[in-house]
Amino acid sequence: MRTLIRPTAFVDSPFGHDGKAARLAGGLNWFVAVELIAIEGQRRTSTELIPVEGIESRFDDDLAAQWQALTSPRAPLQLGERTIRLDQPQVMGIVNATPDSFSDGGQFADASAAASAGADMAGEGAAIIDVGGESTRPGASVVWEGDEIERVVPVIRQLAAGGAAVSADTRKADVMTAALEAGARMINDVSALTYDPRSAEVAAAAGAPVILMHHQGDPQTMQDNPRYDDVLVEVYLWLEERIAAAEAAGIAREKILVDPGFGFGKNVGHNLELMNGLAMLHSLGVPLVIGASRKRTIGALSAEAPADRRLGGSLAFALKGAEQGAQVIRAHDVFETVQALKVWRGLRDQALTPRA
Ligand code: 9MG
Repeated sequence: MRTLIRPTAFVDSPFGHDGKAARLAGGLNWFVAVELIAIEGQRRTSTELIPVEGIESRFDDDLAAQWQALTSPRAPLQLGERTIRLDQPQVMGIVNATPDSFSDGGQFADASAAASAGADMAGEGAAIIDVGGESTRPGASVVWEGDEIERVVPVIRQLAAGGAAVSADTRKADVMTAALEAGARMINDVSALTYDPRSAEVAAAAGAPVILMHHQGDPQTMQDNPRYDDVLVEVYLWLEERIAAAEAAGIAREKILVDPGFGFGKNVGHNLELMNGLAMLHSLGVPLVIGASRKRTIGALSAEAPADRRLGGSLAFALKGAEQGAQVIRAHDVFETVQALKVWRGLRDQALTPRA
């Protein structure tokens, strides 16, 4: 039996609530209550809503460690020369250097067009540019690593030469190595280092930050009939295990980020439940990345709007992610996402400024 902590009851301002409000992961959000979720194995056995005030009286060693992780600040990310603050949400721009990307229709198939789109995203305020050469949309087939390297390396090289902080979206060790040599400073692995047995070793040796993303199944079959007894609890425990495995492989905890993997072996209900409970994942003690931009759930909630008409839904998810303290938001529409987050940030700053 174990207990997990899901922060809830977010408040505008902590002023006047001494001892009653706690700060989420050193960021801009404060909360006054939590759900204590008791679990046996992966099953939830009870849920209790309690105030933050006096929560210490409930601590055992595990809960105290989770609380510390939940409320302590996240260190900035160092990607080459770039320092990326994680006390506020940052945008990661998506560059799909694939001929069949589901969201951009392959408009970036040409390397210099892809690099210039990435440079535009950096100019629009993306802190990181994520370059991928293998589509991970549901039903997509595996790309041979030689082809993947050929697609991503020239794009990464150009972007890195222009000073962008580049992340390599890949599951394959050889692609990671080539991408890092070309100037990528971060790895985004949707398989959480489970796909390629050599990937953890490559990531550990490079000392580059790694995103470990939750998934169920593989891209070919993952949407066939995803099943969970309790998606939030299962994703939490799975990511906790992947963090431990990465550390055991020699990757420093400070280099690890996690992502709940919206749409990766999850139906609409699973995605919505995960998004609503997202803040619980901060108890893992590492920065949280989310990617919901243009995903199928948005279409499902909006009369099957096609991928290029999902901007409104993508922004709604980005803002929900910011409310839940996500530190990195992966997005196609960088200008609009950065603008939405700037307004959100303005609102938070106002609420967090003491009255004169
Ligand atoms: C590559 N890719 C596609 N969707 C993604 C998501 O939701 N998160 C991350 N980290 N990568 C993704």
